[in-house]
Amino acid sequence: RTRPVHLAVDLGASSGRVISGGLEGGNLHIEVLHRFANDPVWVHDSMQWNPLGLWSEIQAGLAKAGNLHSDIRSIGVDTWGVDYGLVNSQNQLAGPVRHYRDQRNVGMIEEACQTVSRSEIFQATGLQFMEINTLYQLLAAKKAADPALVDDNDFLMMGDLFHWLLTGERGVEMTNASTTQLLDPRTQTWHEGLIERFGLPRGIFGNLVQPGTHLGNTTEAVARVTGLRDVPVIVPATHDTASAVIAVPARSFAPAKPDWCYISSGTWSLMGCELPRPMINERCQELNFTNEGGVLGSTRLLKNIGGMWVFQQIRAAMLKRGTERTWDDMVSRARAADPFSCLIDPDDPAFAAPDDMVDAIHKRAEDTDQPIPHDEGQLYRSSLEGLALRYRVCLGMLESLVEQPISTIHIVGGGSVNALLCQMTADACNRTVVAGPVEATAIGNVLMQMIGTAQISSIEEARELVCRSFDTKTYHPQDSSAWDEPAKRFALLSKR
Ligand code: LFR
Repeated sequence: RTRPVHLAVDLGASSGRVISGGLEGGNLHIEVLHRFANDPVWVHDSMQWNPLGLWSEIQAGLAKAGNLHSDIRSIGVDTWGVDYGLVNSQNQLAGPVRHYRDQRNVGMIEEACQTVSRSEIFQATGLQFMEINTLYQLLAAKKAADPALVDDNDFLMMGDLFHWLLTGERGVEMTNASTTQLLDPRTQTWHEGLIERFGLPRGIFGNLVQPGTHLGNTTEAVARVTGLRDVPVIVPATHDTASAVIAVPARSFAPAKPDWCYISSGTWSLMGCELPRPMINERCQELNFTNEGGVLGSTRLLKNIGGMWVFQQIRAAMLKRGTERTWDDMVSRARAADPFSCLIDPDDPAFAAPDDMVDAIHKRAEDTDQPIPHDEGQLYRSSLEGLALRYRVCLGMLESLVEQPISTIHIVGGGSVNALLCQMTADACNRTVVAGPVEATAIGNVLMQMIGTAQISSIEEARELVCRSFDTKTYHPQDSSAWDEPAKRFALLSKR
């Protein structure tokens, strides 16, 4: 194939993929070329990434792309936020790469706040407090005297780490760096004061690069393995959520008065507005919203919600019991179950990383005096309803923050194809839901590469391209009042 394409490597919690994207007849066309597992690996009692295994899969995918396409314009990698690796002066990984669900972070927010107060940290970074944030991971590493945490090494986030493997160049991409809780969102530079007060080695924090930057070209070593010689790496928004937000089919970019919000729906649900600048005030801190860096100077004001995680983990727990279900099967069982029986808060800490999600739900139901969902369909239904109820709460918070009514909810990512959840969201929130595109992250990754190579000139133009190239489905609220009573019960469950 001779048409020009860009390659997006997207490393998600359910899988990693190498995807090609480019224009075909004026529309954006994307295609998954290679798919591989991206499961955490346990080494004794630590939960880790498998960077070298992923690296060989990425190269296998690039080689496939090279066999199919003769005009590959650029490559870019995105993945989830907060995780990092350290690279040494020998041009090697300096140590293992931890997964954010690793237990070492537990309790680290409280410890950090003994050094710098909660409100000072928020004022400095505008970030929500989550134990998984890089700041707490680094403090846990420091506490454990991690030998890799020294000035001579370089800190890279996971997208950066694969860009370094591809090009030999080290640069920390801004949207992902904004999830560390060590970045000043006003200037989009490292927060020197915080780094110093926490006693972190300043030398590890190197150059920040903006999405769209040409970082370097594939090395000779990469060319030998993949056949891709001297292909530019154009840094996308390496934070998957930032990439997904680029691909929201909205008609505006970072409006001062937003009338739409997004839910980037995958293992997590990230719900928020795209704003022209950070919103750092007491109300925002109190509601624990975050100001993550968006592309071209925008801010992603959002909240992390426990997402499809509970639903996915019920499936894993059922598998352990010998029952394997497809996603469609799970959704039909949920559809058939009774509504509003046992309510589940997806952000309940009890569901963050339990050994067995079904046991955890049963226990929580008992502790909160609710009917225990013994029926399988009930479990699925409860987890989806809980998510829609949480969206309703967050929508209220968002509207109070932006002081604007929000009329449309855009759902992008994996959850956008779950028709039951989309309708529940429209009903629970009493708003119009526009669902799709499902591949928003990969599309956003490709779009940023197209901006970086001057094929598209703005986010508005990128979004127009999304609107014409990908189908969306609209859900109107049908039975909104049925959600009022469960919402009251839910409010008593979740104190956040
Ligand atoms: C989504 C995501 C979220 C981030 C979480 C952990 O995949 O990137 O935005 O808060 O994963 O990194």
